[in-house]
Amino acid sequence: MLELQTFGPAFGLASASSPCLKAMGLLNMANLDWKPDFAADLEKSPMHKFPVLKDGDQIIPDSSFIQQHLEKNYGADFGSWLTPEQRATAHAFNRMAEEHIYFATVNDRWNNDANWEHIKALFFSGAPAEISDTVRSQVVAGLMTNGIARFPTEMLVERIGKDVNAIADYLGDKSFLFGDRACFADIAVAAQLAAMAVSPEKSPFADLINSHPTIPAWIERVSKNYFPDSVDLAA
Ligand SMILES: N[C@@H](CCC(=O)N[C@@H](CS)C(=O)NCC(=O)O)C(=O)O
Repeated sequence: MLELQTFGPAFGLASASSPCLKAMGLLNMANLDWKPDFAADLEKSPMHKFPVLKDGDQIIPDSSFIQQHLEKNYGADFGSWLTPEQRATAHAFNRMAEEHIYFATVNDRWNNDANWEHIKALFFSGAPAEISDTVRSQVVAGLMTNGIARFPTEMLVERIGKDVNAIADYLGDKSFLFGDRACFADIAVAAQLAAMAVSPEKSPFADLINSHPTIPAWIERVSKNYFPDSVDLAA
């Protein structure tokens, strides 16, 4: 059976990590049998990141390469019905979520003192403070290099608000981004926004989503159809 090396459930989601949640959604959208592996060693993974898909003796890192693997090897259809213009738009939304909104969410979790207490309890329970503090400094240094951590919160909220508005404008009153059928971009973007929405402490980023008229219902629609229930997976 396919095995997904992944971070475990957190904050009511099946994974603390939005790329892992996306990979779970893709496996479910493809109707494949799979099981999570919460005990795999991150340091042994090819890119030192999760998710990683184990398919027999093949090891596939990165959610977009997992998507490609499922398309090529299992005939998974994540959007063959999209027009070239829609496909390009889906790709752009996917990248916006993963390369912009994602880092704002990581910043809101690791670089916000109130949320950090929850992250520390989740990932470093029982570990000495030097370890958690060192890892936190490394993550924040990466976010500074990325540039996202250099914005004052109000400016970052304004930037991310524009992304969320663009998603809401495109979604309109449709069930999914491109109509009645969900595609890979619904999975990728909803996973990202779900992660942002479940901020452990009150956050202006979570508020951006929860105050939006259509976005929460769309995240819930994608979640109910494709994301695993965290309780089942944790059992
Ligand atoms: N582009 C990758 C991103 C994967 C990623 O950033 N995973 C994070 C968790 S959200 C990770 O494993 N971080 C551990 C680390 O960097 O040490 C994907 O889509 O799979």
